[in-house]
This record gives sequence, C-alpha cells and structure tokens, in this order.
Amino acid sequence: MTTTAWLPHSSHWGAFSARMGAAGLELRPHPADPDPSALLHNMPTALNHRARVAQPMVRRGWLERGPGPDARRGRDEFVALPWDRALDLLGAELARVRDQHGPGAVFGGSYGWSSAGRFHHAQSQVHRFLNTVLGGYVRSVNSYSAGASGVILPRIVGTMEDVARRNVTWEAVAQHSEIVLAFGGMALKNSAVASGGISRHVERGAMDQAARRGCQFICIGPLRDDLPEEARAEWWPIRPNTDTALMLALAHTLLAESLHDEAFLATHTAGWPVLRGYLLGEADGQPKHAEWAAPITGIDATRIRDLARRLTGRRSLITVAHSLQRAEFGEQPVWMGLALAAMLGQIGLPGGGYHYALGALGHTGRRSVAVPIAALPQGSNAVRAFIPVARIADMLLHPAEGYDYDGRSYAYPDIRTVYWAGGNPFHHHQDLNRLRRAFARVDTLVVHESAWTATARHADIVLPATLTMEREDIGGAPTDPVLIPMRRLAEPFGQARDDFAIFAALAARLGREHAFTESRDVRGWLRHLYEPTRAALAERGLPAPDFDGFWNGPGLDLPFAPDDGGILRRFRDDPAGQALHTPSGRIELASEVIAGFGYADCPGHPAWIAPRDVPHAAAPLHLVANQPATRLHSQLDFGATSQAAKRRGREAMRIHPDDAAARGIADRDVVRLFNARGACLATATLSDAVMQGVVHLPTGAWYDPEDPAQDAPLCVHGNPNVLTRDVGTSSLAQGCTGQLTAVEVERFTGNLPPVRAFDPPLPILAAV
Ligand SMILES: Nc1nc2c(c(=O)[nH]1)N[C@H]1C(S)=C(S)[C@@H](COP(=O)(O)OP(=O)(O)OC[C@H]3O[C@@H](n4cnc5c(=O)[nH]c(N)nc54)[C@H](O)[C@@H]3O)O[C@H]1N2
Ligand SMILES: Nc1nc2c(c(=O)[nH]1)N[C@H]1C(S)=C(S)[C@@H](COP(=O)(O)OP(=O)(O)OC[C@H]3O[C@@H](n4cnc5c(=O)[nH]c(N)nc54)[C@H](O)[C@@H]3O)O[C@H]1N2
Ligand SMILES: [Mo]
Repeated sequence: MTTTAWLPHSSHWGAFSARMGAAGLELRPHPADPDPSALLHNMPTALNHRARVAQPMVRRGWLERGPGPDARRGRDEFVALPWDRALDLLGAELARVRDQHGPGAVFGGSYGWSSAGRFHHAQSQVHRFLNTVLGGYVRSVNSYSAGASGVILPRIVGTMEDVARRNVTWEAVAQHSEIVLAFGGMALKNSAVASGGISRHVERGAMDQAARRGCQFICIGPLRDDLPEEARAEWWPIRPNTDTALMLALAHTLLAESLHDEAFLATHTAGWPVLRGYLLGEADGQPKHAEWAAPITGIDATRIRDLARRLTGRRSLITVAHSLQRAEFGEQPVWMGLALAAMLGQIGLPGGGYHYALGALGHTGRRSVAVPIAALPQGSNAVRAFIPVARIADMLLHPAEGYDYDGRSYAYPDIRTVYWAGGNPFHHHQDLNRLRRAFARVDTLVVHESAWTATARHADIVLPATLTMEREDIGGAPTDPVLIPMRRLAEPFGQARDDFAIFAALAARLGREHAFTESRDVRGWLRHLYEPTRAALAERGLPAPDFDGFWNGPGLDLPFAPDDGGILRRFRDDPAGQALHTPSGRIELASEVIAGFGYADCPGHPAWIAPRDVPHAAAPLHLVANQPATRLHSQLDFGATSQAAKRRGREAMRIHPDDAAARGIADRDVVRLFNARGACLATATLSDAVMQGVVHLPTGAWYDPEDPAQDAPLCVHGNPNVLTRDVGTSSLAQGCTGQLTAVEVERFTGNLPPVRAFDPPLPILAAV
C-alpha cells in the first residue's frame, strides 16, 4: 500500500500525518505542535520489524497437555496455527472456564496503555468482550501511575481529575507563579505523552515564559534533568523517598516563624491542630524541625529554613510527581505536599497552591475539552471481585488469602484464565521473577500482541494484533483541542487482526456475536462513536461536520472549557457553598476516617515513616527506575528513537562519576545491577546529573532472560523490574512501589550474552 496524500493519524506521543513512500512511512508532526516528541520516530521502523507477531501461536505444552499450571511458560516452544483453529481452541477453553468455574475465574484486568485510538482501545475491547460474552471478569482498580494518590486524594481533597487535571494550568504558571517547588521535577520527557493523543506540547514554552518573568523553579529530586533547561531551575538533590521529611521540616519552619496562613487553615482545612501537634512533636517527643530532617534527607538545615521563607510572600506552587507515591508509604508525600501548600494559603489562587502530578503527562495543566469524546461502551460486569491493580502476583500466588485495602478486608479470587490485550505486565509489574512464578499457576494465559514482548512469550495463546497505523480509528483526549480521523497508513502485518475482529470472531463461537458487535463493523462503530461529539458541537453552534466530512478532513477543532481554576478555586472563594467532597467538606490535614482504619503504615495525618527498602551493605545504592525518555514504557522499544539511545545494544544506566570510580566502572562499560531478587545488565553512562548514591535505569527495555529455565535468570538487556519489590505502598491503597529500590552495581566481566529480546522465539513449529 503506497499513498501519495498525507493522511492524519495520532499516537499517545503526538498527532501527526504520514504517507507511505517508496522508502517506507514518512511522518510529520501536527502543524500546531510547537515542540513535537521524538517518540514519533519509533513508529515507521515498527511496521515490518522482525519482532512483530505474524500469526496465531499456541504454546506447545498447552496444546499437547491442555490447560493447567505449567512452569514451562516463558521457555516452551510455540506452534503456529491457522486463525480458525486457534480461535476454536480459545473459544472452547473460555466456555470451559465459564461453565466449570464461572466468569469470576477469569482475570480480565488487562492493565496497560494500549494505543491512542478510542475505538480500538484494547483494554476497552477486552472488557466489553468479557462483559457481553462471558458475563464478566475479575477487574483491577486504580493504576500503576497513581496507585496511592488515587485512593488518598479523594479522602483528603478531591478526585484525581480535580486535583491533577482541572487545576492550575500551564497558562497560569506562565503568567502568575513566582516560585514553583517541584517534588520529583516536571520532566519534558513525561509531558510528551498523553493517553488518547496530544496535538500541542506546551510545557517547554510555559516554563520558559515563567522563568523569563522571574519565576523561580526548584527541582527536588535525584536527577538534575527532571526540569528542563528552559526552567532555569535550582537543583536540590534529595535522598530518594525522604521528601515527606523535607516537607515536614518546611512546614515546621513556617509554623515556628509564624509564616503560615492561620486564617486559611481556619476556614479551609480540618485537622490542623492534629498536624500542628505532630510537627511540634507533642506525642512522639520529636519536633519535625530542619535539624531533624537534615540527616534524613541529606539537605542542610539552614538551607531548609531558607527555602521555607522563600516560599512565603509570593505566589507559590507546590507540585508532587506521581513518582514520589510509586514507593513505600507513597501516600505520605502526596498528603504532606497538600498540607504544606495549605499552610502557605495559596490553594485556589491563579498559578498557586497545590497541583498533584503537574507535568507527569501531557494531560495535566491543560484546559478541558467542553464536548464529549468517543469512548467504547464496555457493558456491565456481573462479577464484583476486584484487586488493586498491582496485587496481581499476590492474587495468583495466594488465592483465597486475605488482604487489606482502603478500610476493608478482602480475599483474593481463584483465577484460572488470565486475558491480556493492550498491556505488558513484564513491563509494568515489579519483581518479574515472582511474576513468572505467578503466571506459572494459571490454567491459561491469553495475550493479544503486535510484537513478541515477554508477556507474549509467557502466554499459552498469542493472537497477533494490528498496530494502530494498520487500522482506522478516532483519536482524541479530554485535554486536547482536536479530534483526529486516524486513517489507515499501512496494510496489517502478516496475519495480524484488529482486537475488535478477534473478539467478534470469538463472540460468534460463543454464540454472542451481536451482543459484542451490535452488528456494526469498524466504520459503523466510528460513525456511532463520533455522533455525541458532533451533536454537542452543533448544539453550541460550532462547526459540526457529518462523519464523512470529519473523516476526510485534517482533524476537527474542539472547544475548551474556561480556565477557571476548577474546584479548588471555587472552594477557596466560597468554602461553605462550594464545599469539597471530603467528610469535613474541607481539605483534611488529618482524617478521622483514615485514622479509624488503624493502619500503622498510613496513620490519620501525614507522617514520616522510615522506608524499609533502603540501601544497605549488600545493596548500597538507590536505583531510580523511572519512565523512559525515548519510548512510552515498553512500546516500540525496537523503534529508531529507543534504539538510538541504547549503548552496546543495552539500556543505558546513569551513575555518578564518583560512584563509578569507586567500583572501577568506566563510561560504556557493561555493568551488572543486582540485589536479592534478581540481576540485569546495562551499559554505564557516567553523569553528574545523577546525585551520588543513586543509579538511574529507566523502565521499558524488554525483559530478556539469559536462561529462562532458571528461577532468577539474568536479564541481559536492562529491565529494572527484575530488581524492584512487589509490595504495596500501604494497607490503604496497595499501590505499586516500582520507582525505587536498593541495588549494587559491578563491572560485568563475563562473556557478553547477546540481546535476543526482539527475535521471535525459536523454534516455531508448524501445526501438525
Ligand atoms: N519499575 C517501574 N515500573 C513501572 C513504572 C515505574 O515508574 N517503575 N511505571 C508504571 C506505570 S506509571 C505504568 S502506566 C505502567 C505501564 O505499563 P503498560 O501500560 O503495560 O506498558 P506498555 O509498554 O505501554 O504496554 C502496552 C502494551 O500494549 C501493546 N499494544 C499497544 N497497542 C495495542 C493494541 O491496539 N492491541 C493490542 N492487543 N496490544 C497493543 C503494546 O505492544 C505493549 O506491549 O508501568 C508501570 N511500571
Ligand atoms: N517519555 C515518556 N513519558 C511518559 C511515560 C513514558 O513511559 N515515557 N509514561 C507516562 C506515565 S504512564 C506516567 S504515570 C507518567 C509518570 O510520571 P512520573 O511518575 O512523575 O515520572 P517518572 O519519570 O517515573 O518520575 C519523575 C521523576 O521523579 C524522580 N524521583 C524518583 N524518586 C524520587 C523521590 O523519592 N523523590 C523525588 N523528589 N523525586 C524522585 C525521578 O528522578 C524521576 O525522573 O509519565 C508519563 N510520561
Ligand atoms: Mo502510568
């Protein structure tokens, strides 16, 4: 398929248009984008890459012995089957599990980012299929992104939407903020990405404009480049997972020097006496002053006091990155950051106060689109059981065992079938060796994938899915002002099919085709899903073309709602009339509800709880395993931008020159990172942008076990999740704690094993 016209399309990292030339796919970013992302260049090489899955595959052991627990997952051979046979087998297996165990034995959480199109959104497709065809599934709640904050924020201030989306905008930062204290920074690599699509990357420009006006940006975190050069920021390195202690000490200084806003605390918060007592050490005898925080955080007490004073008398904004809560006791910095902002009294003012996760994604700090955006209806789920998303390995390893979550006790369901489409647990989960043991326990693991990820390699049934570029869709997000007709750019690779087509064929085998498809084909669904947007535009008297007009255009402009500061502005202006949806109607600096849960790992007010997963003799360095700059998670790790950043074919690990020297490590040396849970290789980059005592290995390099038959094989490519811990943030939220762990690093002196992550598994047997 070659096209001469440039056709619009979209991705989580940017809207673009493309045409298929003789030399392959040519791309150009959306014309309105002031700062397009390099992630776009991962796409053309992906289309025909050898890592693609070309045809349906069934694991040999499953085919020969049938469903059941099997430790050979991940090291068995695969047998290529024709579509019809693979679908027959899977349809029969789903019917067996439904009839013998009920839909409550199917885990369909299927967490993951999928692709940008709103119709083919794989997670929505799998949920709709399981609801309409099987009668439901065990779901997962919350996210790996915001596991802790998603639970605690509604209890103390407002929903994630209200605190992380409809809050302080980048326009307000550019115009009004005078000091921005960014815990975890606001790296441009992160705001490059927004689920559903993004046509304009505005963050670099906004920070530049603010800094030129004299706004001071302060980056609190282990990496200097967590704020861009345009922010002209001060960098305050801090020992990882000690931010709560710094926040408490800043708060203590404000209190001790009467710099806090007593009036705001009196009218807009509840629980201040409790928090004040804790700051003063009334119960535990330990005032949380700067001298107390200095040895914990590694930041000098005088500097902490100075910083507290600098935050007053000007428009101050406190931001707390997702990363801080993707760690042990991650609820605490989210809560204490809010409390610090409340003491400063600027919550709800333009460019001031508290913005959780500003800059974490291209969704935050944006205005909201004022009309609805297409979404595939998922049907209703008759199964009530759920797990907090990051408890998957616990669930599979410990069926029927109890756990605490958000004030209640639950028991893990007994799962036979795990169905995944649009996510990569071998990317997102922690302690991958434990995850392998967990997946060995199920009867059947089904995966739809476009490429041979480690999740596909561990599956029993692998069904090849199209890439977004190979199908038609509608691209849009509630924070972006264009709706994109995503036109097909290439023919499907091999025998790949759309997830929708796969589910429709399975639904037919289970006698429920109409329930799933409602007798619409893809175009029919796109027309159907476009209609609410069109109707809302027409109602506002705005240009509202019919579907064909939209489909043949470059993208449809959508109106933004006004930048009105959201619920926090309204609450500030009218605390009684516009009360928050918390028990007190106010910002809760202490929570009687949370206190009533009686959790030692999440008490009734923000508190310093010393983390346990800290450097020690056998693992003396902090590992920061954050989001990668050169791809979205694991997606298209074989693409050009991601590959260009590899060194000696492996993921680059940054280390401070002094820590490297102490270990005899030179730049470009292959190193081995290890701890009690696992080990991986990476290539060392020496950099003083990383604080001493910390090494930085981003997520997303495809898991590549040297010898998959071992219990804890060496990952030769550099996936940090072989090292991270699989424990919840606390009994409150049970969020994932993958951002940080403790490791040792050494120069790797053995024979260098090849990276085979992108080679299809061998041998692949033909069906007999
Ligand atoms: N150590 C550590 N771990 C982390 C994090 C961390 O900071 N540190 N961050 C966590 C966070 S915040 C997140 S959100 C997760 C992300 O984890 P995931 O969202 O699971 O990661 P992705 O790589 O985006 O996985 C998406 C998968 O879907 C596939 N896919 C894309 N489009 C389609 C489609 O249309 N159909 C089908 N069938 N498949 C498709 C892609 O090929 C890819 O394999 O990772 C988490 N894991
Ligand atoms: N390019 C790209 N962008 C992405 C993604 C991607 O995969 N690629 N993923 C997207 C997703 S799903 C999400 S949820 C967001 C995640 O957004 P975040 O969770 O905010 O992103 P991270 O890059 O993991 O972390 C931000 C920074 O926090 C710092 N940090 C780590 N631990 C600590 C600590 O204890 N204290 C302090 N002060 N700082 C710390 C690290 O230096 C890190 O660079 O990113 C999104 N953006
Ligand atoms: Mo995320």
